[in-house]
Amino acid sequence: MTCLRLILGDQLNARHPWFRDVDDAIVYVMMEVRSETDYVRHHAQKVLGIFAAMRRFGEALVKAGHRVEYLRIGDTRNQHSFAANLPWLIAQLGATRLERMEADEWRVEQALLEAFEASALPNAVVSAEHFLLERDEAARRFEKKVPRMEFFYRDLRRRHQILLEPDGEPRGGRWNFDAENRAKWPGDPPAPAWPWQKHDLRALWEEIEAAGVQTMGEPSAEAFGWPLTRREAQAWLKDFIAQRLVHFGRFQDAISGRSRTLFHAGLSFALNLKMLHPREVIEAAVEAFERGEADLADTEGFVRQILGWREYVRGIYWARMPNYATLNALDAKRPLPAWYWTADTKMACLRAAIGQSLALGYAHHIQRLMLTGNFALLAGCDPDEVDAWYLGIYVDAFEWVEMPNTRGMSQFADGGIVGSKPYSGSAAYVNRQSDHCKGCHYTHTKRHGERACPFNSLYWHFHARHQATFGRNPRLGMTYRSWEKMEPAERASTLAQAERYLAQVDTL
Ligand code: FAD
Ligand code: DLZ
Repeated sequence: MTCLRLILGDQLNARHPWFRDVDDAIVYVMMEVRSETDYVRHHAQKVLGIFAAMRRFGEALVKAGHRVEYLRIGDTRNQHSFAANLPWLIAQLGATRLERMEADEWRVEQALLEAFEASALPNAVVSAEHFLLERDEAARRFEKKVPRMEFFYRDLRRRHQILLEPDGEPRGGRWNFDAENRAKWPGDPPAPAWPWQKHDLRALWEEIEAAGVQTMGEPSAEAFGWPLTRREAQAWLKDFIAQRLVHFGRFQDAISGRSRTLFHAGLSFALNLKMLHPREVIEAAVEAFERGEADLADTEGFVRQILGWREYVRGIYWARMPNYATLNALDAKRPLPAWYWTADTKMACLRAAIGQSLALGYAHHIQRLMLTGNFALLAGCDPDEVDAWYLGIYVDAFEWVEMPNTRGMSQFADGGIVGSKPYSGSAAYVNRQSDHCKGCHYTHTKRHGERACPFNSLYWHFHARHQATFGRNPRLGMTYRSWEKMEPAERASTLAQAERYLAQVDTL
């Protein structure tokens, strides 16, 4: 009797009950496969990071006494998909039973479901024991009606007893300190550097290249920065709690040319690969608050991202897939501008956000939402293209979290499931939250004319062309009232400017 247990690249949860006991009748199987490297063009650091973390995880299992079959990308036996490798692995290992953890991505879950069925062996699927709400419950809760994130979040705060008074009321008398989290960063307090590692992954990069995997962005293989083991991820968490949590909330929505990472945690890669559990991350923040090292607004702001948004988008994904991937409520069709792959644009804010994405495989939330996402929304870019770009470029991008954020929150392609209004902003927003406008080629105060910032005319063009959809949205009342108040000639010039920009969008 031999049981084959499959571990995917984003299932590196060393504390899963699977690994508690060593059993010679169990073989853990891990595979580096082209089906996963090629379903979208990934950032080089994403492929490097996942493979390097998988290899370390496999080696640690062997060290702990477990049996492991690890298929490398260059292995000549590799058939390059989970489904194609399983039959020969079953035969070679003499497997009589198959087990796996639930996959986080719909595409992979379907492929594994079919592959396990096809084997005709007894099999079992277990929870990855990572999220704070089990997948089926999340999907069930959101099946008919998706609640607003705020109510879902309060519910999870109560269920997990996080930041509550003994009587069940929220600490500080409020559930949400969002209103205090919108400051521009003046450069002070200084933003501490992230604790980047310096892994030499050049040999692995050569293997990936030799296998012909096509990537984007800089591999930085000679000094690879992201954490690759649970121990490194724990050290990164400790560093965040000690250095950045204290200002996390206040500058959460800030954007700056002087810091690519500000006071953000940088924990999404480690979390999404399951090297860290969300509960331990939340607990570390709450304990820092209890010790008086962070105030309530910063701590609650951080907890909300993980307990609230992260669990919420996963629930939406599993409740609404596969249909969610086809939604295009605003009928957006334009290709993404070419400079999304090069950062070669005269707009200083987008040049910085895309440039750092290509360099690091990382941009923080408000860059993703209000710069690259906002531009694609205003320009009417095809959500399939936008999704593919986000799914590829970020080291933390896995469809369950990427898609509701992109297609939903950022592009409003889901027609309002994630958000009750589109996240649109003009240059006034960018100037309020960032230091990019000063010194930019474009003028943030101009709607039209020479060097007028494209965010302005595109903002009004977007709202004008979607007036039938959003005109009665109470959250957009002010926007439409301002539009109506504008002189007709001003409106016409603004729309004409937007048309000109859209006609030459690749040159902006
Ligand atoms: P911090 O700002 O320090 O936040 C802490 C943690 O909270 C993050 O590590 C993350 O786990 C969680 N979190 C914060 N915001 C969100 C959110 N909106 N949804 C889910 N979790 C959240 N996040 C991903 O993990 N993968 C993605 O592919 C992804 N794609 C995105 C695409 C768009 C268009 C947008 C607007 C957001 C996307 N996000 C995604 C959410 C968020 O931008 C990242 O989680 C965050 O930038 C990761 O960096 P950090 O660890 O420094 O986050
Ligand atoms: C993203 C990714 C990549 C690039 N490569 C692999 C791989 O070779 N082997 C693997 O097991 N997983 C990989 N992954 C992560 C999977 O795509 C991920 O497990 C699914 O998207 C499920 O969330």
